[in-house]
Amino acid sequence: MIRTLSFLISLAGLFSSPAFADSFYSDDVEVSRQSAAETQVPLDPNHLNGGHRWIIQHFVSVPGVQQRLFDIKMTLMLQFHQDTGGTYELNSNTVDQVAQEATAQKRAADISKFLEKDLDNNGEVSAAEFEVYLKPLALQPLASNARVRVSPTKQQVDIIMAQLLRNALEDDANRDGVVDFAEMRASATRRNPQQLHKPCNMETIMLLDRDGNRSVSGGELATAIDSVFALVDTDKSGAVDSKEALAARTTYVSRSLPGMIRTCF
Ligand SMILES: [Ca+2]
Ligand SMILES: [Ca+2]
Ligand SMILES: [Ca+2]
Repeated sequence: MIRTLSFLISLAGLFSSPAFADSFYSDDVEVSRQSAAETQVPLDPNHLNGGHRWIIQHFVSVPGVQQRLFDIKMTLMLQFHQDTGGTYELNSNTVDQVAQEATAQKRAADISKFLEKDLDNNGEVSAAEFEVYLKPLALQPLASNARVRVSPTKQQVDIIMAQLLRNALEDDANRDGVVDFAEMRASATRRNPQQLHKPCNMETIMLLDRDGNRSVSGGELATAIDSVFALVDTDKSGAVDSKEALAARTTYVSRSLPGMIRTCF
């Protein structure tokens, strides 16, 4: 409840800033255009960073649909509010925390893949338990050519089973024929280094830190959205049409420009 209230207050704060209020509440394109011209920061198209490019993608992602500044800004600001835990402030701590959460979830999913094979519920998976799950795989028909599929012979099944079991027991570090819980955890940890689950979009948004305080505020994000929109809406109609979307995609998204930072989207 308190969180919802603070969200409404902070959103109201953002919307009441001149640029926000005009672009959000006025359907009068002329008013919106004048206001945007006063507050937006002109972007050098040759020196866009990944954060700008990330915003551009939202304006050009749905082919054939006119994208209005209001709609995209609303979507991005609401998402930003959610991602920053209602603080409208993105910093490296938030990014690290989200990375930790994502990594923990993947670890848990990997461990649960082991545990769902633990038929006797003793907290570890034996070779015999693995075999129950691997048998259907070993019995799958083999393709002798593109059209004909034949059942494997008993000898082939044995060979395939042995191979599948060897693979399954790769995580059996002490080679006792059982994957115990410590080995499950070690495997899940090895497969999910923190770096793998860094939230790409957040690291990208961090590039929009204009005042260099290593944090991106809601205001900084809103300003960047305005500036990007001004760049993409070339005929200043107040919306990005399909022609402008195609041009922006070709110019800013599809190919690398000098000074652009390569990001992970
Ligand atoms: Ca077991
Ligand atoms: Ca073991
Ligand atoms: Ca900042």
